[in-house]
This record gives sequence, C-alpha cells and structure tokens, in this order.
Amino acid sequence: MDRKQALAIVQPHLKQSRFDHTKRVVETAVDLAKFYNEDKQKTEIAAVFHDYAKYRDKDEMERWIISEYLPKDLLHYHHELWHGPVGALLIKREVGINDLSILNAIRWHTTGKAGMNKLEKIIFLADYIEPGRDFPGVDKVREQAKADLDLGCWLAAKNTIQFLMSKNQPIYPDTFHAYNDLLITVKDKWREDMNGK
Ligand code: DGI
Ligand code: FE
Ligand code: FE
Repeated sequence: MDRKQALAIVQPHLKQSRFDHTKRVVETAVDLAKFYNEDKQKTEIAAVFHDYAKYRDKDEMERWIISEYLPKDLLHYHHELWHGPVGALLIKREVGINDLSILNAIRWHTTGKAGMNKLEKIIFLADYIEPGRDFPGVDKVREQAKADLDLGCWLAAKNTIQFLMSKNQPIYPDTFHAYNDLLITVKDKWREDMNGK
C-alpha cells in the first residue's frame, strides 16, 4: 500500500480538517524518518492511519476496550485517549494492516509510553509538532526535534503534562512513564556532552 492508497482509505473516516492534519503529520513524520534513518514506508502508513478512529462513537470505543485485550484503565480516563489503542485494533481488523511496529506506533501516539522505539517516537512527535499546531512552546519542541529525537519527545510529553495539569485534567500514567523514561536518556546525553566539552 502506498501513501496515496492509504490516504484514500482513511479519508472517509475523517473530517476535512482532521484529514489535513493527517497529511501534515505524514509530511512531518517522513521528514523525521529521513533525518533519523527510519523506514519511510512504515512511517508513512503509521502516520496516515494514526487518527483513523478519532471519530468513532464513544460507546463503540468503550465496547471495544471492554471486549478486547486492551487496557481497562483507559475507561477511567478521558475518551480522547481511546482512539490510539482502539485505532490500532480497528486498522488491523478493517484495513488488514498486521505490521506490529505500525500498529504500536498508532496505539501509543497520544500518551506515549516508557521504552518507545524510533517509529513510536517519530509518530508521537510528528503529531505534536506538525506545522498546523500552535500549542504553547511548540516552536521550541520543533527546534529540538531536529537536534535530538529523545529531547523532542521529552519536551512534548512535558508540555502536554504541564498543559493538562494547568487545566486540572487527569493524566494517563503512560504519559508520565514516557516523560520519566525519556528524561533518563536525555540526562545521560547531557552528561556525555558535559564530559566531552
Ligand atoms: O488526535 P490529535 O488531536 O491529533 O492528538 P492526540 O492524539 O495527541 O490527542 C489529543 C489530546 O489528548 C491532547 O491534546 C491532550 C489529550 N489528553 C488527554 N489526556 C491525556 C492527553 N494526552 C496525553 N498525552 N496524556 C493524557 O493523559
Ligand atoms: Fe490522535
Ligand atoms: Fe493526530
């Protein structure tokens, strides 16, 4: 499946504005994939389908979480978090994509998690920094994304946590786990830098 075919499959599932966002995420993710040596085709497909389930009915997503092997604690958090894990499941079922690395990148794209691999980090970050985003602090994250993938993801997780806290919103534990895990990596690099200079 190439990018064009994938976009044609996803389009009917999205509003125009979400489809435009998706195309920008694809461009951004492919850019990062080139920069960080990730497989271009996998990156493209993961990016195209990352928000596949964004407009599924809340009750339908709830039923999938209950009936399938998905983390039940999701039900105690905002339904905005469900479209990643449910999306991964539905893309496998409805589109027939079986590549686990693609499915996992989609699954974790909203919350992140500890121990993300390169493709997971690229989709997580591209979704945050695509040129249509105007989150507070996003320009700094864009800058860092090209300096260091882990630093970019860490800043994105940090900003999201700060934003959600400022709104007194609950935060899914995997987002904290992503933040903590990336912080260790980032700190190790800072230490190396300081020793090397
Ligand atoms: O689907 P998108 O709008 O492109 O972006 P997304 O998949 O990152 O999810 C959207 C929102 O989910 C994001 O703006 C913040 C919100 N959200 C709610 N609770 C949490 C959360 N995001 C994270 N990372 N962790 C949470 O616990
Ligand atoms: Fe999303
Ligand atoms: Fe998105």
